[in-house]
Amino acid sequence: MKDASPQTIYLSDYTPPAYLVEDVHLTFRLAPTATRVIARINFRPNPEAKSRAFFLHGEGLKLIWATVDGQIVQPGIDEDGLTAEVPDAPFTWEAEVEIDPAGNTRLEGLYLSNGMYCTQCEAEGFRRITYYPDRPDVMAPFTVRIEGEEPVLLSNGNPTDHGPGWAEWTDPWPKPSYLFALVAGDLVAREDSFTTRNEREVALKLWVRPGDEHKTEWAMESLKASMKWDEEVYGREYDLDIFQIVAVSDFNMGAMENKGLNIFNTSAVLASPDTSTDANFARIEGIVAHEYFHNWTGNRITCRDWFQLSLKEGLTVFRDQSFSADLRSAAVQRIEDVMALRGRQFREDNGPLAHQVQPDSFVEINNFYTATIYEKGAEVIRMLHTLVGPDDYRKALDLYFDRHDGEAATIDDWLNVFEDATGRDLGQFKRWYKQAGTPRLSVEEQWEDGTYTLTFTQDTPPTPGQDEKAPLVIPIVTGLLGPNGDEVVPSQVLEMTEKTQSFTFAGLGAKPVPSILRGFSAPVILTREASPEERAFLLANDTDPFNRWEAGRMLAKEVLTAMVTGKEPPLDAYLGALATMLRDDSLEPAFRALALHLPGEDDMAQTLHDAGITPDPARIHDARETLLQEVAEHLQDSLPRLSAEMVIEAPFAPDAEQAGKRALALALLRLTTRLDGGKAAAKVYAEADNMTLSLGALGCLLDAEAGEAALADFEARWAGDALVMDKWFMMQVSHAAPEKAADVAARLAEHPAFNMKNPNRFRSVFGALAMHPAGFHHASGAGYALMADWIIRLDPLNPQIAARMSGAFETIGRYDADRQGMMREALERIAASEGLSRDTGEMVGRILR
Ligand code: 0A1
Ligand code: ZN
Repeated sequence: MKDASPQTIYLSDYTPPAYLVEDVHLTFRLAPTATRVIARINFRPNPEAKSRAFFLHGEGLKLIWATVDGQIVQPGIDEDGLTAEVPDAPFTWEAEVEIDPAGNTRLEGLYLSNGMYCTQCEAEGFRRITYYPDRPDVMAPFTVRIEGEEPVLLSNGNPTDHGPGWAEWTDPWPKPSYLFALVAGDLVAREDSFTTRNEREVALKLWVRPGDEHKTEWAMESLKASMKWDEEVYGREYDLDIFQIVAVSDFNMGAMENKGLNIFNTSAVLASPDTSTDANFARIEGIVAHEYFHNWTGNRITCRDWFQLSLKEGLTVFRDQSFSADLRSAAVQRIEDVMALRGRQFREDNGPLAHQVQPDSFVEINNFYTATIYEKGAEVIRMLHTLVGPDDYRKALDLYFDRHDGEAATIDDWLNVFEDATGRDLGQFKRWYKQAGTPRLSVEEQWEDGTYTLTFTQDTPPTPGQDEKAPLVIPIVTGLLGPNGDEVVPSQVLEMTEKTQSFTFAGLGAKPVPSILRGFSAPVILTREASPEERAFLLANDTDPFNRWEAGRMLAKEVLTAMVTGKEPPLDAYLGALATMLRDDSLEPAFRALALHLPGEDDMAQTLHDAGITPDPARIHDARETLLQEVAEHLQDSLPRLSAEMVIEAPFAPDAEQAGKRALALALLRLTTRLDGGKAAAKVYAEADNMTLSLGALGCLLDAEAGEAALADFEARWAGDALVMDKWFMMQVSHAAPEKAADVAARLAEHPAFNMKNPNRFRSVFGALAMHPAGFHHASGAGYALMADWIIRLDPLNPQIAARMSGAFETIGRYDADRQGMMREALERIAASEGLSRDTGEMVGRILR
């Protein structure tokens, strides 16, 4: 049985393809349960190949017939694909297969979503459409003919011909099969256009279901901004006559960069003020940019194999983060990116699922679309940018595009480009790709005769399969502040390469206060003993906004740690600093909102675990509640005035400035709710004319256990809007009291509008439970048991999402023996379930190992 003994794929086993593809012609005869796909593919032997064995991937296909150069052949077929006798010379392969889009609940390959045909081919979905060398180093131009009764028939590239019931598309740019896309359905488009810097006119179309047209403006504006930014910042111009985006309700991930025809989860593209929060707007802007930027970093230059995934994903995340930083507040963007990195990637890197940015092996590639590949991959590129500087970075990128355009490249190619463009040796830097785990960076200071010395030590803890770690190159951006708060030594990059290394600063008049790792210049955990007064000083004076925020964050963590462990918390220093910061009008509201945001419960659990303390999720929850109450009481007198200052008179706009004000208004409302039991929140809910305030106020009411009426009102109002109903499901779980969270999730899963086949809906209940630490880890074990039940139910339908959800258990190593026992039991139950997928099997196996 295939899934019982899944095969491991190794980077070291890479061999070039035996045959290359000249061109591909596909004909689709669409029918819900019996679509026919006829392929005509011209192959030629690859001169670089080591073997002439002809193998085509194929899964779940019914072969009707196949020919080689027009002669019928009978290929040898197994569950992975087929083999056939072919000439040692160019030849034409033709085949017809039948597939069942309606029965495709995995949402990989061709499937139906709300009656609309769509595809998802990354990473290995194309092999569920036709027999093909489904690997990214086989690139070819595609011509696609679609026959179907749907009014809109789309594929990659430019439209070349159409008639009643059919359309033909041609994509001249050679591409790997994972970038193939097809869409057919009853759709309407928002149309626009973009003129490139070389005056080429590109038609832009954003396709949605009728009724969603009013939610398309924001994504279209974001697309045009992305196209412009990529020309200005990276010198990259779009390369087809048309660029299309389609919104799809059932989609496993956020979106997909198919050449010329991006397919988006509705949640990542549709937005309107009354249905979308400011966070939704910002996320959509970032994802639209991300997918568009892939046109060059991913599509024109793709990956040789899936071990190079971060080559496109790390770089494209770095690009979308830079774009958002340019369009919005760079400081706020950086803080949010680091919060996400710590919340997801550090968590992954410190548990059983830790892996390298360039892994050596995998069982199921879908399990490697991770925070490490994406977000740590982006941090690695950010470090390169810091080390070589912006001018050399641009030089290296120009060389990258020149040298590798049209190729399937590797991470080594990428580093070679930087070496050649800058003359730097990146041998040691490469360890960032090959060494898993989050480095710990400790620092000691010395002060003598006007000379200040910082001595750093780096240490990366062992990760699964990697016990020994070598020192990394760490760019530590550092500045020094004088006692009066002036910057006496401006920011500079300290380039650490040794395990222990000192940096000295001479000629100082007084002992400075160091501001280390400014802008979070490396993805490390910095530990530095400092007094609460010094942290408060940095929160008040640091010129680096990230470190300013970080100082407050560290202080908050120290307060919470002391509260959890029964020590005296440095409460006065924290509350005093917070109050001063909050009243500082020179700070943008978004920044103040972030500074007011206490470290999350999961973050605290990891912090305690790192400090050698076994975290108790219930105590962390209680400590956080207590501290929030303290903050509310301390700020009591300022809350009304500050809240009044955050009221926006202008009409709603989803821009960063208004969003920042709403974020601060809601942070203040959450504190106010602790003092008035929800009176102010009820008023905000009743008067809100946008989803940010509605949902924020609803959350306050739920926390105050005064949310029943608002919940019913919300449901009645939004029952017809799936994306808003996702929020309704999610809010109830994430705001449930810890002892009730599992029950609430179980009850919601019985709701008539719950649909486990829709990934957004499944995540809105079970993803929310996984992200509610005190609920998921409740001592009863109910959270673990429920999660296991539903992973087992989902796995046969959608293994990719089931596997992803099992990551909820990746923190098993942090907890006490009782919890570990219950988590293990849940995992073993999943592992033992009949016919478990390769996807979930790999994840659970790695966690249990
Ligand atoms: N490449 C896309 C994300 C993506 C990855 C895998 C998928 O299915 C397994 C789907 C989408 C991106 O980075 O946006
Ligand atoms: Zn991507």
